[in-house]
Amino acid sequence: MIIPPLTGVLPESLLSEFEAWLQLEIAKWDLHPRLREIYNYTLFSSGKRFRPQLVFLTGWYLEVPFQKLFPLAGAVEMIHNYSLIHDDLPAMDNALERRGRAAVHLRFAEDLAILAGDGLLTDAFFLIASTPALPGNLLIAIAHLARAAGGQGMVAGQVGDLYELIPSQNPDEATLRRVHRLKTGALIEASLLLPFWTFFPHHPELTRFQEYASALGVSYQIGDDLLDECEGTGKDYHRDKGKVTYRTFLSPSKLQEYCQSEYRRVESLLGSFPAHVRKVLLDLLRWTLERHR
Ligand code: GRG
Repeated sequence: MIIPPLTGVLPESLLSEFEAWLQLEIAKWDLHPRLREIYNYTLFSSGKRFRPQLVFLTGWYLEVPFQKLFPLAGAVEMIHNYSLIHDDLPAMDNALERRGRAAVHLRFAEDLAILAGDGLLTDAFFLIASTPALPGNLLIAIAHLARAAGGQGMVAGQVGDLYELIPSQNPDEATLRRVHRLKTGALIEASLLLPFWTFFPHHPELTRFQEYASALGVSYQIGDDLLDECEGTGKDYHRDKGKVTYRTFLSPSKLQEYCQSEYRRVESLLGSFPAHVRKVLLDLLRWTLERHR
């Protein structure tokens, strides 16, 4: 389903067209049958397709036909799914459920969950290589995506989450922000920026979009921390108990204040954008912060 802030922007049929395309692409690959089963289990479940929708949103802004964006959108969704499978492993979050169903290591096996994650990450780059774009631009886009996903991005954030965001390390708010910006924010930022890097790497609004993307990444994590306090979200309720989150530092009213000031900051950042674009970007930011309600 198209998320509410993007309903007037992205066509209703877009996600089903994208999913049908991704399914066909993957069907062409000579995957091991055990991996194919896991790819289908994880990629075609009830995920929101948040990151693909960010790719499409920027594509809408840049007026790139959606079809041309499918490999980019597929790549970020595959990297996201790999990260969830690995995050759920006993050595990491030891989660039982994901999206209301058994986590991959429980439904299949732990070794296969590790290997399926490895496969999804690598195959994401196989997929993105098929994007119809200038090879030089695509190379730039691939380098940016690799940096966002790897040891300078999401993987670094996960290491920080495991070894820094624990009560015994007594992390401060700056550490929390840095770790979350890497763990959750880096892939969200990359999803929004991929169409720029791939099709318009010298676009004059790239820097401003980058600042917006960074704010959106942080707000998505804040929204996720708040969701954790609610039941019926499909993930293990209160899994974050005992972990350091934004709620560790800020009371609900302080967090509310923080979100409002962040919203105002982004509102002025986007001042020079056309009104209809500014509205969509601000609606999206608000949705990420308020989706727990
Ligand atoms: C294992 C290298 C590695 C990284 C894991 C993303 C991540 C890093 C861990 C997930 C932990 C988590 C719950 C983070 C909060 C934000 C987040 C990524 C939520 C899940 O993403 P959604 O809401 O999920 O897009 P769906 O199921 O809709 O795809």
